[in-house]
Amino acid sequence: NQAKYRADYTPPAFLIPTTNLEVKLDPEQTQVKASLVVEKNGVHNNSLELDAEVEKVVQIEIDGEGLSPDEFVYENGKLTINRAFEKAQVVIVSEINPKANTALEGLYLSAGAYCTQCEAEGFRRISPFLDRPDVLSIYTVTIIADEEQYPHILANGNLIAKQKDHKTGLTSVTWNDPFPKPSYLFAMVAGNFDLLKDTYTTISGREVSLEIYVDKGNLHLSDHAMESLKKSMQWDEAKYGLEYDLDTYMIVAVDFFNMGAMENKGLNIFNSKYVLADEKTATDTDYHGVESVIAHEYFHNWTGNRVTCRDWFQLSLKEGLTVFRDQQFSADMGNPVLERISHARVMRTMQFAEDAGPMSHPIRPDKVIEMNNFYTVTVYDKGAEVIRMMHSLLGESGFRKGMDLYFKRHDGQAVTCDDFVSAMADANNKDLSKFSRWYSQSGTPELTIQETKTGSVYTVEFSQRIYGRDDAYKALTIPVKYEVLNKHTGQQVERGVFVLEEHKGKLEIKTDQDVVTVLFEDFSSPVKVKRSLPLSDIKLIINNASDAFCRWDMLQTLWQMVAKEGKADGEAGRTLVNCLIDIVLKQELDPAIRAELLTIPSFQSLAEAFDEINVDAILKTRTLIPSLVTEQTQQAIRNELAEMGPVNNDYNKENVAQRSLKASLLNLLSFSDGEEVKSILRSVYDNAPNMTERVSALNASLNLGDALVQDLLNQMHKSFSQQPLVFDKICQIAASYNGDEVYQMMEYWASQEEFDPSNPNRIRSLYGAFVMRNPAQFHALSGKGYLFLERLLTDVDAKNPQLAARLIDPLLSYQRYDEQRVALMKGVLLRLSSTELSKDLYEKVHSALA
Ligand code: HT7
Ligand code: ZN
Repeated sequence: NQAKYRADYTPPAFLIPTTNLEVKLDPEQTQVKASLVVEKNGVHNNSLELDAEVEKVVQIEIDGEGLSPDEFVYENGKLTINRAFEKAQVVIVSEINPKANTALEGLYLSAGAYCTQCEAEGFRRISPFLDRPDVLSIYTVTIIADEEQYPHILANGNLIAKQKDHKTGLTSVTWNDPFPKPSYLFAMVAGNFDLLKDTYTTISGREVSLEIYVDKGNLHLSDHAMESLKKSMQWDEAKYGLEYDLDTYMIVAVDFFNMGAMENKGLNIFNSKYVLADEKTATDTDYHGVESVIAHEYFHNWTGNRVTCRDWFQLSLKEGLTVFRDQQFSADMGNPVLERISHARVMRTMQFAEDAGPMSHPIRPDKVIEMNNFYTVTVYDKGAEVIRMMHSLLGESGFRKGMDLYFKRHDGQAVTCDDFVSAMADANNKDLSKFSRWYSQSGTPELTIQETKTGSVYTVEFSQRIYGRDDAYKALTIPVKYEVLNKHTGQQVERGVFVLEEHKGKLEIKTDQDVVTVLFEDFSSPVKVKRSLPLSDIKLIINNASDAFCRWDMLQTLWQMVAKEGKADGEAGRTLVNCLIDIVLKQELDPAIRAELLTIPSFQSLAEAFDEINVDAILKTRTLIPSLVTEQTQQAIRNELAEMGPVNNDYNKENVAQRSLKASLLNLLSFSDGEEVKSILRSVYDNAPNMTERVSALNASLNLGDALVQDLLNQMHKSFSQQPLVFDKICQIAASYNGDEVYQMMEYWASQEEFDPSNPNRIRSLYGAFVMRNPAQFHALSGKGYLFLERLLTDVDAKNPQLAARLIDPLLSYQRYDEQRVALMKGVLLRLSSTELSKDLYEKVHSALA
């Protein structure tokens, strides 16, 4: 389990300008013949050392001459060829076993279809290669298979030949991708699918064939994905002048997939969860997920594929930037405030926790054992926040100039994060050297704010640090978008952007009025804010800030204050209850924002406020406050729900807002007593015209004892049998049930026919939901939840290390809990550390215990 360091980068000793693959598909003995043009890169006498994790190397030839066994060594993941050459045709025949591949990296079988996942280091499981992103090659791929069984035989690029061998009955299909690409973007698929076809005419008038391949019988579920793809293509042309470059864009939806989707050149492979949707089976959240993941993968065609990463330490070069682009897209398609709220939630609940834990790393990591462990919220989401700050500093047109220069300089290259920042700086004649510290420094900056008024000058003093790191901490560039409000009237006095560049800085505002500032509008920097505001100012901001994000944000601060006070009847508690009652009664507020304001913060977001997480105080706050609110508003809520009436099923901003408001109101209502509430939820479920409303009723029913939930879940199971994506929702809701019965419930759903434990979606929906969405049971002082996870991890790690390494995340912040829980969680980690673990889990367990 050796670590690799960013500082050790050296260019490849050899290059592979062209790659010809011939793949004879067989479930257990697939034969791969790789014919590579290999040439020395620079002057040296090194042997050719290829990355290799294939079952068997059958034969090697160099320039037509077979190698004897003593001319090569295949061990420890490397195939070393000891024959000197400057440039040669190297042919390697190897064998692999897709059926035995439960890790889902390389070539594997997903419900009978062959598919591949090569990022980050999966290509070496298909064929020995220089499996690193700075080796770009032009691929020609011939796949040989039985066309009757696999009518769709696909690879990257353009189809150039197809022929049937009448002797063997097998068909050879040849694809060529004219764009040089790294091996991680290689893909091939063979299966029997339904195909949705459409076309898109690019801005320069080229017609592109759009093809979405889905499991037989799912064609009716692929329209939203197709619409999302067309919108993405058009958006990238309009926003960044980026046009698609091949004649065909293919998306294949598979059921077995470790992540969301993969941007392979011209042949994206998707987790079916991010393709399939109709209103009967998918919620608005699912629709949003499909739209944004389709966009994300499409945008990678330029930010990732045309310009790729020099090495894996630069992952944020493509991921941070592409997340930022998909965030911009989603904001343009929907509601920008809601998007920003959801980014802030991810940052605060997941990224800040990661950055405060043992796996903390800069957005450009310095040290990696298992690359798969670095597809993180830090690289992706904090990476996107860093790009967003550059966007704020340079402005819309400055950012665009930087992007244009980036593509002009680096199209067709494998580059670094520094190259990106240089393009931004040079295009705008700006020095971004200080800003680039965001790439090398881990941890979340804490901003302490102090406000004073002297005469007619109102001063806001900022100071930045990371607790415990004072000497080593370098000041970061922090844009602070702000608004100044009159303390009495709530009217705006001034609005602007202050950029903090040093450890301390001052924003001075000349005014004779009594004022309060609204800080970090639109979540302008990914920082923690330490500021003690009087409750009256908090209330004023909630009611008057121009930025809806900040109104929501202040309400979250208030929730955190209550959780920390540990009681609902203190001053903060009373203020929060009154604010929430106001919002319940203020029907004239924007429904989308009102729904967010009425959403109970997650356990994780309240936990953010604690140095030592007080599990009981958080759980209590999350039930007491809504109970107090509904005590006084249940009639109003019932009336409003009754008046709301049916919402049209279409997926658009207005309808989504109505449905999400309904969900928040139903959830609040479920905190009031009485059989009547149960019957309201049952009737909402029974009469729901779509999955969003059914799931809202089910989520609310979680607060009312297990009988109703189980009943509704069974009803859902009956109506949607053999529909895996609906089954996942059932699992998620069951695993979130707060009561000891949850273990039986999980056992029951895991015993159903639809539950295939080798499918990551099933594991994530049932057990992932238990560890992430059921804090009361997971953190129960009996230690039962932790033990449950321990057994699960041991099981899953043996089959799918990547999946196991994601499930362990909640245990990694064990040091933030109370003594008893620390001991219990640490016990699990210690026991795991004494067993044989995959590289993935080893890295996490050992860094947690270090
Ligand atoms: N670039 C893709 C990353 C990805 C991945 C990484 C490791 C193992 C499996 C994976 N599947 C997809 C996804 C993306 O960011 O678009
Ligand atoms: Zn990505």
